[in-house]
Amino acid sequence: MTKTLLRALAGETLPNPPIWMMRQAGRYLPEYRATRAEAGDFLSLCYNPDLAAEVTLQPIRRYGFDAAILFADILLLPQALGADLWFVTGEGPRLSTITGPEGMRGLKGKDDIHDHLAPVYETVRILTRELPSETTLIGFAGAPWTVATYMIAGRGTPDQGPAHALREGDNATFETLIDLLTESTIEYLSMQVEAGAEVVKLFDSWAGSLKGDAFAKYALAPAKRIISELKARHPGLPIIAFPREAGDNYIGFAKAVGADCLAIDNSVSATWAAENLQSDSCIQGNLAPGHMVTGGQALIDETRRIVEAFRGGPHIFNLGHGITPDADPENVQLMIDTVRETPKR
Ligand code: 1CP
Repeated sequence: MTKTLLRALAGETLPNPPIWMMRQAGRYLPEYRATRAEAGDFLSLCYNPDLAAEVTLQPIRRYGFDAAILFADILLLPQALGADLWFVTGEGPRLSTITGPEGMRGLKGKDDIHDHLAPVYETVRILTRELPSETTLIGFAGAPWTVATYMIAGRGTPDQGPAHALREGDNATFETLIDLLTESTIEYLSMQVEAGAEVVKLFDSWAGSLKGDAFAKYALAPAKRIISELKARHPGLPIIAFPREAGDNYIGFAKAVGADCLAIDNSVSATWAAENLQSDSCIQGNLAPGHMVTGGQALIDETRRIVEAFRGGPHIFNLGHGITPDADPENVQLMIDTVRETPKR
């Protein structure tokens, strides 16, 4: 096995960590903006396999990242299930809402999503042919709780209030939705793997707002179910879990759900994470995305500190969350150069 990302995911401690970046294909890159303009809008780009493969490849060509992440969005699955979805320029996604049992009635079943998602699988197939042989292809989906927060509220929310309200006020409807998302995510990711994804990542961007038992029930349990079923169907498939802002709930998470890698945000310290998390799995993440905007010595220092902290175990260098549109592409190069040149002990 020569691909460095797969080696790190298999638990190997490498002299230098492989690198990729959340949202590495995105608006901070002029070539992305040009291809998006050619597609017309964001969703048309997601559903155009040639152009979606093109934007996936752009950061690989520019920077030689060790992994490519399929260009798509976590909200394509709700759309495949029958939710309305559109993007308001400058604001973000809008969807139909779910406020009670009637909101579930129009939705399709877990096996009825593939016609709608066929262009995504085609993007994966194109990428398996076009990626350099050393680059690992990552497929992904949103975790059920995070996807549910958008389906319930009909948009992104700062505190996931509407989703918590449904969880508490009409738990039967909420759990029906979580189950449907859990089962359809298994089918969706399984098809990505059959099309050629070598690794899958589960994004639970809003896991941090689930506390206590709710975290165990709606972040941990669905991830465990998805991962164990995927591993049963695809033995040896490496899986990255990202229960963002889980804090102390990061401890033991990878082991409990069966993930090979735990992605962490930038609210925890790298030394704490190395001590408390790295013995369970490979670690990925932690650099604050803001450094990609501000750059300079602070970017170099932070990058070195993270590489040093995780040097004793399996590590994939990444940001703690997605790179933002105002980032400077030069700072990405500076980060990569710093990771590759950090003196080895
Ligand atoms: O204007 C544009 O071009 C759209 C910006 C954009 C992009 C580049 C959106 C809208 N989605 C994406 C691509 C995307 N989304 C990827 C592609 C691969 C890559 O990383 O390069 C991935 C993995 C995602 C995942 C995603 N979408 C998440 C989970 C990760 C995270 O950032 O927390 C979430 C929460 C979304 C929803 C979403 N899609 C887009 C936006 C602006 C949002 C956030 C909405 C909000 O809460 O306000």
